[in-house]
Amino acid sequence: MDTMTKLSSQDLMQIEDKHGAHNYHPLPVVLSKGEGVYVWDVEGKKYYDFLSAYSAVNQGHCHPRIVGALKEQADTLTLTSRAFYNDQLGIYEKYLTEYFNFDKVLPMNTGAEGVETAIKICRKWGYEKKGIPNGQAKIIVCGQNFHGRTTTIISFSSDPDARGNFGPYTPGFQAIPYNDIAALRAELEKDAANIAGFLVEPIQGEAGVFVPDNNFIEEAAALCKAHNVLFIADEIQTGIARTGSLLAICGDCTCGGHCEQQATYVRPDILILGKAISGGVYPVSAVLADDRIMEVIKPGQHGSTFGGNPLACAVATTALEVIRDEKLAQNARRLGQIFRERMQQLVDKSDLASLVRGRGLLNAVVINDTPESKTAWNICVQLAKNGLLAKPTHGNIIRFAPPLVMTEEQLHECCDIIEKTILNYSA
Ligand code: IF1
Repeated sequence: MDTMTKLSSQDLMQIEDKHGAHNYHPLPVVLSKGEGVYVWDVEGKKYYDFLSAYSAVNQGHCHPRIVGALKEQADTLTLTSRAFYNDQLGIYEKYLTEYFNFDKVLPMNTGAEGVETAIKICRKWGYEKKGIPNGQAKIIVCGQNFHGRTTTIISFSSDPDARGNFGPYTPGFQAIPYNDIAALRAELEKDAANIAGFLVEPIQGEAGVFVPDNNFIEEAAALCKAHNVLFIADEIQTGIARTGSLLAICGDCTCGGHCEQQATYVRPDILILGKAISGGVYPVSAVLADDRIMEVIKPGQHGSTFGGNPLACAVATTALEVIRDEKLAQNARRLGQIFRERMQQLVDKSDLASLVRGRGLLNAVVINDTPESKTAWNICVQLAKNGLLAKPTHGNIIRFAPPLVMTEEQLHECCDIIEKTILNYSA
């Protein structure tokens, strides 16, 4: 290939199409640069990013402090495996556990690995601490969940695409409808002795940014406690300031970590983090729990070549410092309110937009058409032409999740683009 000829977006999409597995259907945009709330395509067109790599880039693209930490650590030591100690891991573990107020962390890489890790810890706790008979442990999950792509995780998915023809499936999971406290209570009362945990997203992202009733999470946590069942929060997408507080389960607290209110927030028994814990610079995930739970894992029983590597530790520490120093939870909360107000005005005057919902800067606009229609997709293509990138989910829902470093002025410009695009849209 002539390396002097610059490849166009069209060329690059064709190369991917030919050589890459077709497990995605991306918007036809090829990005080559990112900075803060902006990304640029190969032709130099600039866009506002309203996906933030599915909420991994909360701190903004290529944040100089995070990239600086990456570069410095990359020049020094990248990977030792856990066969030896490294000088970054302990410091990171101390920082992270103090930041989130847990005794211990088990470091992994991807979100799915974090969820797998939580499931393994939960089952083992069920047998060794709760006394569940061998092989009988059950974990309650929610309908329309999204927790990742491994064989065990898709075993309890209700999405036919995520699940179909990947069996046989891992047993031991029982689904209840999301946001249905009565269903959770019934399930717990039916078989509490064999139930080890309840795994839940505090806001369901993939399901279309579905925010549960105010008391669902609190009541679910209380029910779990009453039945000696571990309450497991998957905050991979909702965590790290995205929803206007450090974690979605922190509710009204905007401290961004380290405040007195932490004692009163709904504290999960197991907390799973991923995505923005690294600012989208490197795959980092983490499972947090107190000693009474984490102590069931002994040497040789779980691990990962890359989990807890020095590069990940340096990056994640800095990414979390940025969240706190730049007050990103507070910013997400403030801008989120403005965004939903602006979108509500749009819903009021457009037949095409029927609903806006969300919390902080994790929001969705429901498009007034069937999930099978191409309307939301076509609107996203038009939004891209107008300089804003967003992606539909479940056919007729558009998720809007910009980096949290956005300014109010930029947000208004973005709302203008969305408004103009939807008001001018014709099929
Ligand atoms: C893809 C969605 C977002 C997650 C929660 C665990 C994971 C995820 C709550 C697994 C990952 C991603 C993965 C991405 C699409 C995406 C997604 F649309 F599917 F729901 F973000 F909105 N728990 N979510 O949201 O983390 O292993 O990917 O690091 O393409 O599959 P991972």
